[in-house]
Amino acid sequence: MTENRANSTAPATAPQHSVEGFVKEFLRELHYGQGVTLERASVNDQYLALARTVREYLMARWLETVRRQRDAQAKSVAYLSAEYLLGRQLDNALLATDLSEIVEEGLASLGIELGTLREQEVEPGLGNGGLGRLAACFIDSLATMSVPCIGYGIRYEYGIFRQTFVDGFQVEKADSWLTLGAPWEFPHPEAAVTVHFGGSTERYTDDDGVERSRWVPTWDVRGVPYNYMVPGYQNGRVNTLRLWSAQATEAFDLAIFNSGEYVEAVRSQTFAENISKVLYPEDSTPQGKELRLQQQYFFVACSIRDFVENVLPADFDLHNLPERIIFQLNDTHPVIAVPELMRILVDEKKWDWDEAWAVTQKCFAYTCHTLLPEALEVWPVALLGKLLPRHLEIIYRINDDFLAEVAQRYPGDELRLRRMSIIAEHPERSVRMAFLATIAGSKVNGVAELHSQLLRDKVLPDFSEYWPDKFTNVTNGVTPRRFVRLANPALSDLITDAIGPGWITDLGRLREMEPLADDQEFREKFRAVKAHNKHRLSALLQRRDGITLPGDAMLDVMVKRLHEYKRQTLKVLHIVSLYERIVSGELDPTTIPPRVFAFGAKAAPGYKMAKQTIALINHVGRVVNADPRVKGALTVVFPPNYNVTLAETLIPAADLSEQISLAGKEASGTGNMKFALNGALTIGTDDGANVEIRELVGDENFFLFGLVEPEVDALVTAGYRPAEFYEENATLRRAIDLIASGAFAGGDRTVFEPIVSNLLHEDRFLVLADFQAYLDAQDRVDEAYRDTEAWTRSAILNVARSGFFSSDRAMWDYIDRIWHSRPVVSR
Ligand code: AZC
Repeated sequence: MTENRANSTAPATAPQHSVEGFVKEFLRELHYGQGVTLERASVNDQYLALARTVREYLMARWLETVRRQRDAQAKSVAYLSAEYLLGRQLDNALLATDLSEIVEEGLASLGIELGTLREQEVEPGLGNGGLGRLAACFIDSLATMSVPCIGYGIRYEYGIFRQTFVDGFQVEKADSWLTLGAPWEFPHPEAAVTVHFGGSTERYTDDDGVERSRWVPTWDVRGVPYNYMVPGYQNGRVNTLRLWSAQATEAFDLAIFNSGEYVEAVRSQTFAENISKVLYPEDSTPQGKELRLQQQYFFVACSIRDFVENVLPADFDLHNLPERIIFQLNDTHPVIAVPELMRILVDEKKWDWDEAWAVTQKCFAYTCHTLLPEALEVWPVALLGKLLPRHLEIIYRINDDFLAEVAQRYPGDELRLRRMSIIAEHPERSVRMAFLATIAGSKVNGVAELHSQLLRDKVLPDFSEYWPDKFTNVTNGVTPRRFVRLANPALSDLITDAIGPGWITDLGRLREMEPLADDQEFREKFRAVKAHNKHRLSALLQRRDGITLPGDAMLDVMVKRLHEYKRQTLKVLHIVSLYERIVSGELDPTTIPPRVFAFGAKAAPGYKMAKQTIALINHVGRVVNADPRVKGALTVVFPPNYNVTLAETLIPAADLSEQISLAGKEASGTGNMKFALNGALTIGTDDGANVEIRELVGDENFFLFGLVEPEVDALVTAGYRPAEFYEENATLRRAIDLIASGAFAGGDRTVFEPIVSNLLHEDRFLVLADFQAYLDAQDRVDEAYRDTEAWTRSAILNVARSGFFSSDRAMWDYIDRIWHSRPVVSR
């Protein structure tokens, strides 16, 4: 027995790190894993065998990481996130294991092209946008920094929908990412945990004569963990991402089977499995749907149970929990974890309330990702009480205790109590999840300097007054492995030739490139990289969508979720205005640098205005691209289904990055960082992390425009009337009139009427107020672009000065300011 156990902890040995070693292993996987011969293997067979082979190279490291972590008893980060927008796995695994060349050569010797197999992978789109991609960057960084971390989330059977266009309108298709096999996951049905729902609570007296509450639930589901490797960059470490899949429990099934209700039994199974069926395709707006709350509770209940019972040693004293774990709450989606931990400690472990609360408060920290008040999640008390009655009781108790404290500090301040209560009374009684997270969390952070400041001053002012030290900032970051090294091999080689490879794990070192901005030869090489990346994009778009890009043009890119606050409409107005001015003879198209306007954006399926905007972009594109009068000068492209994979080719090709949200609305943005790091210049407002990008790269290398947040505030308070801007600005008027005329809808004035009337009468995000400033900034862009050498210099400086935006740095900030965890290998 003992011997067995000793054997079982011995790390597996990886296959040989050589072409022969790889080929042998690959063929073995093909034959014994896929059950096919090389001659008969389909591309999918080959891809699956390749993925499994690469996985084997990581396996020994993974097992070793788990073992070391157990032995070290170090503090871990449990990142709780309803979304992980991972992107393709193969290349990242090849990079982590330094196998790319070996694999390329090995496959070639078998007549297989690595590129073909790469394309076979369907990316796991288990997230909507920024928040989900951030989670993926963070776990990559933690693995690379050798910090113990488990990512917890949901294994959605269907991720974010696949976007198609029909007559320019978005049509959603199911994302069946699992259909062709899922070689990167390791299911562990034997480690399933049961999660309860519904029912009621009851009071009872325990054996020690203490009066207690307990939950009497009515139904349950089983959570099956699926493990994924999170390899660090060539450092021998592999962390774990554990995603939960919902299954019907046997007890539930059997009862019905026994009563002969076969169809009912299968139906109940479907009901249970619905929980992890599909990702809510909503971005920055909460859904308030029961299934969504089920998802949230499902995955955090599984995760806490897993950590307490499986990750910690069996005899672990939970009083020491804060020394072993910090649960980082990625927005409010996992906040129901707070009452769940309280329930475990108080109801199951029979602790005193105060004792449990003291421990709980130390185990959580909360990151807020928004500024839009309507995006803060609330759950109707009626719904929460129906699904999780005991949790509701616990939330009430937390609230009562908290408000009693506040009342002591501010005697007689009734209004303040009402403002700070976790329970909102209007428009319906509901639980404000951000308040619960703030009260329970040891720290609360925003995701960029400006955002954190506005979070303190505008979103949670009473709380930041109450606990000034609880609030902090950690500016977002992106992983340089995926978004520079993998996405932009040509630039990576250029950088590495210039300053060595250290930047890949220490991105601040990009600074060493700064002097090269003044080196003519280097600038030429830098331009060659951009040109190469544009060719690569052009080939991809041709293959993928049949889109042809014109040869030599400035590539102006706006990619992000479609949201009114992000103001894709402002971009469209710019294009329409240029078009109108050229067609009307006011502007000579040969006097402006040719531009390609590229869009990528998904709209939430129920978000009408966003879907209209997509149609408008497509329709404007159709007219502009077909008009000989602007040919060569203006081109609009909108490849469907923008995702991580497309971003990896699109961003490195860009010259201009559009970050034009209304000041005070975009929490941070992370696309903005990816563009700067890949040598695009930004045209942007004073919003989110744009502020920090501009500070770092320098005003002269950034095109700033638009109202600043206090001006926005003042204008709205004074009573904003968009029609006035329309009346007073002829250029703007002509652009809007052209849209209103039906010119982009085959003469039909009704199609885009809602957009026009919204702009003229409501314009919540001040598009018209910022229009002229935006056009002026675009003129500055044109002028700057004409000076090729100066532009290249700015682009190089953007790269050299953006090292701060590495997610490695962001993780160090979390460690310093929030987690206080000690990495296994120190800084
Ligand atoms: C996003 C913010 O809108 C974006 O500004 C930020 O960069 C990103 O989070 C990461 O912090 N928020 C979301 O994506 N929110 C949701 C609910 O999807």
